[in-house]
Parts: sequence; C-alpha cells; structure tokens
Amino acid sequence: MAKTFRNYIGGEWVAPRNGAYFDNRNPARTDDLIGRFPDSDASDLEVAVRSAKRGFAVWSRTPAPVRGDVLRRVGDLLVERKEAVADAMTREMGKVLAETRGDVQEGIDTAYYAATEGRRLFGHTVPSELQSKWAMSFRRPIGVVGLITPFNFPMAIPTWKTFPALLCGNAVILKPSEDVPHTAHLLVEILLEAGLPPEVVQLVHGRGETVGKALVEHPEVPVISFTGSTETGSIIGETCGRMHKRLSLEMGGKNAQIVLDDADLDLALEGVLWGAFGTTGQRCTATSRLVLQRGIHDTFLARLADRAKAMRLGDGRVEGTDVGPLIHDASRAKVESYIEIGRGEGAELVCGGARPSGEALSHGHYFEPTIFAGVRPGMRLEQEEIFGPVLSVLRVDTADEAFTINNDVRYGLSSSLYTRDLNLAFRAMQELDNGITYVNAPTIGAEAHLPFGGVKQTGNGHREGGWEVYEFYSETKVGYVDYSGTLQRAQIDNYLGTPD
Ligand code: UN1
Repeated sequence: MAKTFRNYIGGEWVAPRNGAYFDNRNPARTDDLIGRFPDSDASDLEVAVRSAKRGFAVWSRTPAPVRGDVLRRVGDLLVERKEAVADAMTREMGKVLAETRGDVQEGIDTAYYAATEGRRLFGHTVPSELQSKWAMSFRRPIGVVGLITPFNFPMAIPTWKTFPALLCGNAVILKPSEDVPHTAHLLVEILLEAGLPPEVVQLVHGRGETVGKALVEHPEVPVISFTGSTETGSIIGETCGRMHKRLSLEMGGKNAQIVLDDADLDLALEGVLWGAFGTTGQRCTATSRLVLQRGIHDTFLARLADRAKAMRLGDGRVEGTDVGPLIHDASRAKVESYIEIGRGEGAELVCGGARPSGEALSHGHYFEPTIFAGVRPGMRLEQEEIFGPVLSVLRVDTADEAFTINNDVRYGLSSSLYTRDLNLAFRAMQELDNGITYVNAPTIGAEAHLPFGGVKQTGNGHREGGWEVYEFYSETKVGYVDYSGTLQRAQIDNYLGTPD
C-alpha cells in the first residue's frame, strides 16, 4: 500500500478537508506508485493563510541573524540527507541522480547564502541635506508570501523562493507542482526539524487551477512568486496587477548556443549535449537552438548526431543512464506534436523524433534525444518552447546573424557563445538579449549566489538568487531622525539659490 501524505497547515500534518487525493507516480516506471497526496481546495488554503498570519506575527519579530541560523541548520540537514533526497527526487521526477544531487546542492548553496544574509540584509545610511538630521533605509518583512513551483527542479526552485522569503521575515505558503509533491514534503520536514516555528511555513498540495488560483487570488497574500509557463504567468500577472500584489515571474525560454568557426569544437560539443539533453530538455535554461557558423556546420552536426544517438535512455536511478524520461505523458504528447510541426515546416529530422523501442523503456514516458537541422528563423520549431529533448539547428554566415537569431524570439533567459575571440565575447554579453550569457559554457549552470532570470517574456523584471532576491521579499522602509530641535523644511531651508 502506497503511503498517504498530508498537507502541513496550522502547525500540523493534516488531511485535505475534502478527503481527495491524487497519485504520484514514477515517470520511469508508472506502476511504481510513490504515494497519494492531497488534492486540496480553497478551504485548505484559507486555513493555511490564517495560520501563516499567526506565524508571520512571531517570525517577523525574530532577529534576522536568528532566522539565518535556522537556515544554516536547514543547509546542514540537506547536506546530511543529500543522497536520500536525490534518490526520492529522481524517483518522482525522472532526471538522473547526478542531476538530482546537483538540485539538492543548489538548495544547500541557497541555504548557506541565506544564513549569512541574516547578518547583512543591508540598508543604506546616507547624508541628509539638512544639518543634524539622520537619513537611512532598511528592510522590513512583508507578510504571507505565496510560492508556486514547477516540477523540473523539485528542490532547488522551492528553496530559491522559500529561503530568502523566510530570511526576510515572511511566512510562506508553498504550493509545489503536483508532479513532485514528495520532494516538497521532504523540504518542509527539514525546515521544521531545523527549528522553524510551526506556523511560519504551510505546505498545501493540489492543482494549480484550485490551490494555486486560490493562493494568487487571496487578498491576504500580498506577494506571489511563480515559476512555470509564460501562459500561466500571464494569468497570474493579470490577477496580481488588479490586486496590486508584488509578483515575481520566471517563465519560458528558447535558449541558443552559438558556435563560431574559431571555437573549441570538442568543448562546444560537450556543452550542447549537456545543455540540450540534460534534464531531458526540461529546463527553462535548456539549449533548444544551436546556431552553427557555416565553416564548422556539417562536421559539428555529424559529430553531434552520433553522440546524441549514443546517449543511453533509462531510469535515472540506474548507473550509466544519460537521459531519463519526460515528466508525464501529456508532456511527451506535446513533444511529439512538435516533431510533426517541425516536419511540416520542412526541417530535417537528423536523429530521434520517436519513443524508444523495446520492452525495457515501455513503462515510462521516454523520448529519444532529437535533432532537427535546416531550421530557419521564424519557424514554430525555432520560436516556441517545447520543454523536451528537441534541438533545432540553424546555419549562419556571421556572428551578427547569429546574434540576430538569438534575439528574435519572445523569450530571453540564457544564451551561450563558443568562440576564442575575446572582443566578440564581450560584445555578446552586451548585445544578446538575455538575463544570462555564457561564454564557452552551455546555456545551463546558473549558480545560486548570482541573480537568475530573464528578459522579455521570460520574466517581469525580478531576479531570483544572489542578493537581488532579498529586495523582492522585503519592503524598503526609510527613517529620518531630526535631532536639531527645530523645524527644518526639506527643499526649502537648505535652498542655496540657483547658480548664475
Ligand atoms: C530552470 O531551468 O528552471 O542554470 C532553472 C540552471 C539551473 C537552474 C535552472 N541551475 O540550469
């Protein structure tokens, strides 16, 4: 009998009020039932908000260095449990163990960064324009924050949001993807063991259309952070705009790796294999376009195809697997629809394009690493996010042409340039319209202590990670202290006259 999991609401592990559950299955082997998780509704969310408000009252008054200590212990527990959490994560999400270990490590890095931020959380002290007057800014907690997270980084992305939100003194309601509820459960267990007061975090499982929607629409949740599709982000954005909520969006990508004639081709080859087929292509940062300069196009493509064909598909928990399954059948159906779209547009299928044959892989949502060549700018294959192991290859004559192709999509998360030309590399960092540009490294591999996010329809101007995220989860407050003992009128009493 599979285990039945609960929500964490009001400082307790509780069943959903409607008694409904959904199954969480292993995408590599769908007969492996991991557990049954609450299919909660708005009434559970309502209780969670009321409890989180009580949690906020306590936590927001806890000194930031003490809050940081809790997050340091969270980091320590993640270190201790890294292997177990990675295994559980691969079981419910499918990507290979090396990657789920990396996913936990990103959580560890985020925890230790947050811990030290408890002793910074800098404001500014600046001179006043008046005598005997002190002027400063500092950061205040905001309230109950609602976090909606995707399936592809089941630990890292919840930690990117939860840890800075907590460090800033907010209470958190986490609504994880219904595809990866178990990893979120393990994270909340760790938060509680590390000493987080019980009502400061709430975990509400369920569907986006019910729990996610109720969270976004709740008037007492003034902050929402969402990672997921651009379409869902737009809907959330409309609601948050109408309700004047603070909102951080991390959405789609159509990231390009550019390889110029002068590049180190061995390096570029390893980069594109990792960028395109790591996480089975299910990253916002995945390489879904490869732009090759004419001189190296044919040889590079041939080598790439050989290597892609040799990649071993399989259960991510089995040693030697390169590529795991897709998350569920609907996402495989979407990938398959793009194979048809690509063919219809006249792109040339170089390898993959189908489900793997054979009994061994027939019980999971597998799909072969796929490469289309002869892709032209403007094709749907080239413009739309597929979120699977599908790479579109384009040929260009010049670096400028490659830069234009990079920029002519509605997304702008990451880009990558392989070249030995230093001047061009710096020009690329200025001219490529992305939140992140890598030189001689793939489009994936962001580090937890730098700002992460994209331009155009990838985001709405906020960043996760690094120092910037702490501004999102806190309110700037300004304090003036006038110790002159007289009324000093700003902009009037200090007016020196306009120079002639
Ligand atoms: C995502 O794809 O949603 O840079 C996040 C990377 C990871 C994070 C990706 N560190 O690919």
